[in-house]
Amino acid sequence: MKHFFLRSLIALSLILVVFWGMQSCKPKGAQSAVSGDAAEKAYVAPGKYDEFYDFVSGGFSGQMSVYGLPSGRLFRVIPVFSVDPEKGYGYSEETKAMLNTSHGFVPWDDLHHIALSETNGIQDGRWVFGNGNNTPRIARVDLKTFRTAEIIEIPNSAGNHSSPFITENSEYVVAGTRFSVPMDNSNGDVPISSYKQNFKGTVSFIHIDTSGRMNIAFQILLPGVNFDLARAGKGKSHGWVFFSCYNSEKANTLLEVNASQKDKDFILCVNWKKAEEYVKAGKAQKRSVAYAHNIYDENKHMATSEIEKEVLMLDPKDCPDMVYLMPCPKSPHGCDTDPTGEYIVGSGKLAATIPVFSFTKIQKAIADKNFDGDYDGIPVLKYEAVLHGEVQKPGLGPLHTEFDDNGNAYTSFFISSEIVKWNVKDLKVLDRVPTYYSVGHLSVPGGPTRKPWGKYVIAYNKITKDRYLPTGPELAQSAQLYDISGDKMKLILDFPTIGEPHYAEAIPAELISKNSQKIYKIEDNQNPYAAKGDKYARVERKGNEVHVYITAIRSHFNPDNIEGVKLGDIVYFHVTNLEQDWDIPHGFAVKGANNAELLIMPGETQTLAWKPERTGVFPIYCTDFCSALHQEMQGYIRVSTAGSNVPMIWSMGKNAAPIAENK
Ligand code: RUQ
Ligand code: CUA
Repeated sequence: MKHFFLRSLIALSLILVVFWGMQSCKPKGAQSAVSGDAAEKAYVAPGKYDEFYDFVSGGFSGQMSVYGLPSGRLFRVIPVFSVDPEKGYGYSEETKAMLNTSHGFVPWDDLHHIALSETNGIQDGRWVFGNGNNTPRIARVDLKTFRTAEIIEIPNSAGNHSSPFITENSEYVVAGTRFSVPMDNSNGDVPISSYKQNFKGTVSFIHIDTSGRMNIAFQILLPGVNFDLARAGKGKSHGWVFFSCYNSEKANTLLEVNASQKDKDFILCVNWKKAEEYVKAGKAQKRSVAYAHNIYDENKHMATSEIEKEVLMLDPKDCPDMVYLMPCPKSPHGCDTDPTGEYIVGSGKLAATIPVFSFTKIQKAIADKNFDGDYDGIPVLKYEAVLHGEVQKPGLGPLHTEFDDNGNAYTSFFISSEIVKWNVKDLKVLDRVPTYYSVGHLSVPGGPTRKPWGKYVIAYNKITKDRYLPTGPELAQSAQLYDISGDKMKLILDFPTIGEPHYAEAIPAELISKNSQKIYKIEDNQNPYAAKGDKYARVERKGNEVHVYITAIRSHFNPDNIEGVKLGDIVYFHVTNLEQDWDIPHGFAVKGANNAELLIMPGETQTLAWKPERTGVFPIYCTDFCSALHQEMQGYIRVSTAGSNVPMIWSMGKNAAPIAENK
């Protein structure tokens, strides 16, 4: 025991020395690393469009941001898992249900990975998916509207990190649990020290139908390890998904040391076509669970949340030939498949080589039963039998790999702060460039697909240090754009990002821009609280609820004078934007509301709930500068004492009159 501790401590201090040592040794020549024609290459003239959209995860901001490449200009922050007062997301009555979970309303999450939908292994521009790490969820954003259209919670999971990676025809997005936990239908109230008996891992396959609608098709019950990242096979390996995992030691404390004991952990290979057959053959067990499924209805302009009650669980014990483990050195992180689908690149966070596996060899090893025993009953393939080769001396601490359209791979190295380019077939290192500093993910447009578009690689860095003007203790995290069109990678641009960028995916602009929606048609508005014209503007009392059906058009609200609200009432402002013009949202805010604003798109209805806490007259106004007379787009609402007999009256353009006179 003593020995174990001593050894662990030595190992830990060694790791830390290497780690911090490398981190603080910053690459030299940060200025001279920029190529002479950089400005020209990243320059997009005013009025000109960028060539690519870049969807960047926001990490602990819970959102997704959209940039243009090569300019690095920020176009939009799409609210996904976090409330966003700028857009009223999670504040308006219509959007609150999007953030519902089996734990109730969860207004934040940690979004790490991006997956653009694909057809035939090629990006198609329909949807982009993102994962919520903390309270396991997957979101689908509709790229016609750049709005979160659906969020599904993942049961039997905790720390939804190896997610949402997509199969080549968008059949599934996958989700692997980072934290193994007691299963939802078991008694979870167990000693943490009973980890090895009671804690399990799962991977989930979330089916996507042609309309984009998600549902959890099945889960696979797995040993209690930590699933980290994943990639679907493509081409010849279509039908398989590869998940990296660490902590095959099954440690439940001081993982830093205890989960770094073994020389190799695993990459899990899942044959999902086989899994589908087992589900069809009735081999899956129904497990009762509870998870939220939230859908935003574009016509109703409203989200609904349902709690689903059941999931299908496949146990590898009943399903031979469905899952295999492949040894992978030194705490694997990234696990990436090349455009041909033949090569699977593993990355050990503490490794000094990059192992590359061959799909053909994996198939042969399976056929020959070339196993190295099993792990909890799952056959372990022999390392040498499935290895295509190792990239020698690439750098220190490989994390993630992307591919270009010329058979090259680009791997990020966190510890040695660099991107290394190497040839996938002969595994020769071709080029290396420093990153500023400590790159995590990297991305080539189309890099994870069968058809990379190439041109650039973007580094998403964890540490910014001296790259920008100081802004107090926290600095914006940073992305760096490199031109990869020649033999040598060339740094051409730095741009700051929002939250912490983890993964990102870029896609040619025209695949999305041509379908971009400009307005919501007012005649299609099915929100039950819509007022689709001035004649529907009104105020209705229902007990202590006051419903204000309000219209907005340049540059007034109707009604804009309201009286008769009493303390104890809840006022619902249902605001319909009557505009039918692109880029003319109206905003709506009321003084003192414990809420956010609304930002209402043309043709849309959104509702703000307000519980007045004091008597008086409260201004309401439009928050988005919509016309020359935007400042005139304002009004008042009067709140009286609970017992008052001020009549309920409203008006616009003349002084308030009793209800009878308004009719
Ligand atoms: S991770 S820096 Cu959360 Cu994708 Cu690798
Ligand atoms: Cu409407 Cu400003």
